[in-house]
Formats: sequence, C-alpha cells, structure tokens
Amino acid sequence: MRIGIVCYPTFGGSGVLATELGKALADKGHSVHFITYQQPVRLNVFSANIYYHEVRVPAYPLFDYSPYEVALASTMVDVILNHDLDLLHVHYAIPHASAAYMAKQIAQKRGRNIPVITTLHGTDITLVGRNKMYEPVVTFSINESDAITAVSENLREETFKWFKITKEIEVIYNFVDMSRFDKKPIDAFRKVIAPNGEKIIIHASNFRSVKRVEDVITTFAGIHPKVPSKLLMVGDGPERSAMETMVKDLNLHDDVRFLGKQEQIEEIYAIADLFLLPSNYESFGLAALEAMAAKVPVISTNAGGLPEVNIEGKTGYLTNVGDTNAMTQKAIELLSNEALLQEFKQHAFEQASHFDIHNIVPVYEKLYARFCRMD
Ligand code: GMT
Repeated sequence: MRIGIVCYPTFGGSGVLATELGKALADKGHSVHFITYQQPVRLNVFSANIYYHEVRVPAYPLFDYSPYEVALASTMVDVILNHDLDLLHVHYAIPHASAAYMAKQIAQKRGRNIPVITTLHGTDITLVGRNKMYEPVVTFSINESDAITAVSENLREETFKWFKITKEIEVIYNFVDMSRFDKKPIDAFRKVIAPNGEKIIIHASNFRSVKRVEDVITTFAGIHPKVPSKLLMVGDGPERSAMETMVKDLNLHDDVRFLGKQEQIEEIYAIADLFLLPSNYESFGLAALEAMAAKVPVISTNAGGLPEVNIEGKTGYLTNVGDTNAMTQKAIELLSNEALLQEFKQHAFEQASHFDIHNIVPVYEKLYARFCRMD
C-alpha cells in the first residue's frame, strides 16, 4: 500500500507512535509518505520505502498567523495525486483531521477518492479539542473520517462523552518495539549517575502542566531520605525551569539531573529501577510502556488509560492524582525489597510484550485493507 502519515514531528507520544508505525510499515514493504512540518525526531533511519514531504508555510506581512492548515491540506493533495496514495492516516485530530477532510474533498474533485483514518491520541480530545474554539471543527472532521481509532478504551469513552460522534471508534493500543528496549545496562553510565549503587528513578515527559511534574519532585523528596536514590528527569517543556528551581530550593540538586530531550531513551531506561508518572490524565502513557519494555516498573496515577497499561500490584502501582504520599510510600516499599523489585521488573516486561509492535502493526494493516480505495 501507499500510505500517507500526518503527525506532529516532535518528541510527543503521538508523533513517536506515528513515526514508529511508518517505519514498521516501510519494513513490511509498504511505501510510507510522512507529511509534516519538519523531519520527525524518530525518523532516524534510511529506508527506500520512506518518503518525507515537508509542509512549508509561506510567510506574508499581512498574516499575523500563517495559515498552516491550508499549507498542510495543499501538501496532502499534492502527495495524494503525485504519489498515488491509497490512504491517509492522520495522528492527533487538530488540525490534521480537518486538513485531511479538506484534502479529501479537493482530491475527489480531481477524480481521486482517498480514505482518511484518524487516530485520536489524548489531548486532542481531552484538553485542546474540547475547547469551544475547536470543538465544532473537531467533531465534524472526526465524523467525516472513514475510520476513527483511539489508543485506549478510556480515550474512546472520553471521545463519546465529550463529542457527538456518529461512527464507531476502534481501539488500537499504542505499541512498543520490544527489541529496541532489550538493552544491557551500560555499567559506566550507571556509575556516573549512581556512584554508590543508589536506586535510579526516572521521569520522562514534555513537562506540561498535565504531567504534574512537581509531584515527581515531591515524591522523590520523600523517597530520598529513606532509600539512597537518584532522580533523572528526561524531556523539556514549559515547567522545566520551575522544576529546576524547586529542586534547588529543596536542596536536592546533587541527586536530581535534568537531562533534556533524549533520543537514546533506551540507554537511560536500561539503568533505571523505577519510573514515575503522576499525570492528571494520560490517554495511554506511551513513556510508561517504553519504560516497562526495558523492565522498569511504573508508579503512576490511575488517571485515564493508565490502568490499561500499568497493572496495580504487578507491574507497579496506581495512585490517585495528587496523592504524593501514596506514591512515596509505594516507591519506598518497592525499592527497599529487592525480591519484590525483581518480580515487578519481570511483570513489567511481560505486560509490555502484549503491546509489542509485531502484535499491533498487523491490526493497522487490516484496518487499512478494509478502507483501501477502490477506484
Ligand atoms: O502527553 C502529551 O502531552 C503528548 C501527547 C501527544 O499527542 O503527543 O500524548 C498523548 O498521546 C500519547 C500517544 O498516543 C499517549 O501515550 C499519551 O498518554 C497522550 N497524552 C495525554 O493524554 C496527556
């Protein structure tokens, strides 16, 4: 098949998932055309089956806001017609689903029918999409998609709760390439981070308020006096600077490292003992799944789709949003019991393997085959 993939090219979970999907489809012999405003961060391989089409938005002094969606729709039309695409798969509803609707209409006028599949990822529904300024367009363009998928049962339910959706939404869970996270810890790296054999705790996110990153620091401040430990903070975003200040104020700066955005996240997970994810909401929690694939147990909140990924008392623990006391107690319990920690690590790995790329990509292929154009 010739597949167009539209996504955000950044470190966000939806862009990561879309890029990994495109790479896996290309490996299976499909032609994959990425249509994005910059090269996706995880598109770090050469493949004869992968094409990258950059959306360029011409500036003009009249515009306070450059019309990105128009440029995106025009690029989609161009790629559909010039590369004879069989379907478009857009990740994250805003503005990709509405741009795809526009592209589909234009292509139709030019004699081409192109099915559009929209995958909902989370904040496009639960945070941004619900905003009155976007809701009518989001509802319309989701309903106009030929197929709609959501990355968890919870996100499917949330979408029906907040939008008048007239079509079925299929749940296709996010996936992880287990082989990528099957890494031996680099001893030298572990020694630099934890020279005295301290436990290594990790958090990775885009440091937005929905992640409640301050709860990671508060939890670590509670763990640290009881269990010799170090905290690695991976990623970057609006809350980072405030978090660095909080760490200094708590006098934890020798034990907490802010690593910024990291491409080789698997090397970091390989030395970690515990992943913390205290989010207000996660449709799925792809970062937690990647940690689990590297045998790192997770203590997360029980918000959104997290209980579908992280199993209470088995792969980690689930606590109420904002309950940093519970998070701290559970972390101390786990980190101070080596046998329990090893058991949780194994369960985390086994649970992650249910979401292996080889199980999920064929589900997308089956979906594509159902909607592939007939003209
Ligand atoms: O978490 C974010 O803020 C980024 C966002 C995205 O779209 O890139 O992540 C969402 O999609 C991921 C991939 O499907 C999910 O794993 C995340 O849970 C989801 N984030 C939220 O729902 C907050």
